[in-house]
Amino acid sequence: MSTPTTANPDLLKPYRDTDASGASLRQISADAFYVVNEIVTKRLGHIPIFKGDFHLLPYKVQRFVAEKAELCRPRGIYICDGSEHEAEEITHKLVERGMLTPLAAYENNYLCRTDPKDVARVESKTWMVTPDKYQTVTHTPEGVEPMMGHWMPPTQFADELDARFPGCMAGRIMYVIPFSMGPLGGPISKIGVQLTDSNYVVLSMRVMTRASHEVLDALGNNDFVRCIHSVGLPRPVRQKVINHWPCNPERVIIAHRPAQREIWSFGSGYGGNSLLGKKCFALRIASNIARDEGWLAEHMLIMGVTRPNGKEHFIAAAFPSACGKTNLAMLEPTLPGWKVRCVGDDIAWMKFGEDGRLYAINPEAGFFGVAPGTSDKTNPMAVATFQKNSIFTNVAETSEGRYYWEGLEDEVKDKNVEITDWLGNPWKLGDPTPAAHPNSRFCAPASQCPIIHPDWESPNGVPIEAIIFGGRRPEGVPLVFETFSWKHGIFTGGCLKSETTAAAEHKGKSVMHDPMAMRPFMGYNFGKYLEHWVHLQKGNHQVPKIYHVNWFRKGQDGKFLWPGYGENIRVIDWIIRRLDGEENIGENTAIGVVPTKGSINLEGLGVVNWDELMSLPPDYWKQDAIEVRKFFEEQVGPDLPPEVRTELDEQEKRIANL
Ligand code: OXD
Ligand code: MN
Repeated sequence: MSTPTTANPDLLKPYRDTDASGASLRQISADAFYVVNEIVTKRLGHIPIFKGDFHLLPYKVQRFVAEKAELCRPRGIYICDGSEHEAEEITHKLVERGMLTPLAAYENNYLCRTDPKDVARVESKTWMVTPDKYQTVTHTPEGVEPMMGHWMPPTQFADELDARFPGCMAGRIMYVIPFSMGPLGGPISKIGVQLTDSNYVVLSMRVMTRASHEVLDALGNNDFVRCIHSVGLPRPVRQKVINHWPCNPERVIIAHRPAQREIWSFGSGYGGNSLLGKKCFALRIASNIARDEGWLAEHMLIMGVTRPNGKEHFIAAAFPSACGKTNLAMLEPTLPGWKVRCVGDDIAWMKFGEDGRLYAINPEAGFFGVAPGTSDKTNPMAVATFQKNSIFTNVAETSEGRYYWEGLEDEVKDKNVEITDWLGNPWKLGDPTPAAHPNSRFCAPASQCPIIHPDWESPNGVPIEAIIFGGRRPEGVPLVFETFSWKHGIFTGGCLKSETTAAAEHKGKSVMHDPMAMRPFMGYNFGKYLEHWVHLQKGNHQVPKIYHVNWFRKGQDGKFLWPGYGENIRVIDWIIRRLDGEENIGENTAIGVVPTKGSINLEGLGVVNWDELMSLPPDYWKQDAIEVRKFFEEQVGPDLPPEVRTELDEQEKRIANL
């Protein structure tokens, strides 16, 4: 494997935390420390430290920073301490430069417009780098592209890095962000250090993670996930920088080395491409760590639901991107006496405790939610959360200094207010083009959510009783069903599908497989991932019950059959009553247990076409069974665990009898 080119290639040898026998080098001798210091000092050369004391960094962090500074050649290094003062300093700089615009109607809210070519996650340029292809992807037949995971061989990866990273931060500052995913020092939490030349990323990582100086104290000599990010536009730039948003869309690469716990991201400043704690670390790298250590890192919200009798239940729910996880996590129940409190809206790290229960933490500290569609009607708690200290990216702006996006039409009081769209053009209510980009986002501190759960930062997590899978399924799929068992639930999650959304680069609306809502975030071979799930049912583990929901079924008139949002509490009520063992509220069907007629409380809802909402059209399901078999045969093939294959066979037989 070649290494990135430098004057002294020896200095770029990958830094290893283990010796040849694999033993950890946590303790280093005084001699070794001297050598480390020598190397570090040489690597830093003349690059000045603009902020922070480099020599107070843990020695592993020093080596990491020095090695990458030598490679990327920034004009200086800025070690972030996570303080308010630091955020203010960076914010002022960005306002002065024109990258951030204050939204004057709020306290400390800012608008950012990106280069319109850098607006979403780029799945086609996101890679896992493993020596063996099948560590990353499943064995698919000749000519069939694996849809979960993108593999890149290490040799190609080295060439791709060589072609991008040397000198990539020239003329820019390299920020060093120490951060913790999960409450600092918690038993499930993990530490990372992100290097970036984007100050927008610094501000966003402060919101989305626990980025602080204390992280370094907690790290000591332990390992951390290495995150290297560059917007990929060294100075002097040779192309026009649009909206003060440097990026290099043609050369984007987001690559993960799971064994090394390392992430390299180049060319994009947007969301999951650049806030490396989120999808890259908390899902792709963490799912590898989770597999090694026997836990789960999943694309799931976590909610606490309290019933009128005062009893609280914790639920985790996996939906593909932009399918309403944030709305469900902050649901405002329409049924009297119910209360929902949010633990997390996007990612769950879950580990079985000694008592056999599955405990979940939210590794993030903020919400990076899809803005369009979010309003006082659909998610008042999210709206309350982002009234201050938030960054809005690619939304529209009113002349009154307010944010604006599709879904806020009714909330604009002065219908003649001037609006500037996400591209900076004048826009009026009723114009045919969208005011905000469909993947525009708010980035807000979770602590500001009025219904954040008091235990949301509990280091040990909250005990999960049910897992819900769901997607946008306009046809055929009932509002809710319970799976027959842990294994049947895994099979059901494995064939999760949803209509595509704007969260990634996909165009048009088609129903796509998104197994376990993890298709874009799968960190290793999907068959092995399913096997890992299957094997968690052992010993004293009390595995949660698994459900499937579909808020998005449409009737023959093309309208949604279910009102959704706060009314979804009615479905959660049924789920909790099932957990409680209430009798006569479920009936077996080919795909799982559906509610018996009348067992979901529909009081006060007006007309709901129950039969259409709950029906299992035989033709639809027979077609679906053929498609699902093709999916498992082609996409998982020999990697499919026998337990899941049995579920596939059994479900097919049941559907044949419909
Ligand atoms: C997200 C996504 O940003 O899933 O959460 O795309
Ligand atoms: Mn997500």
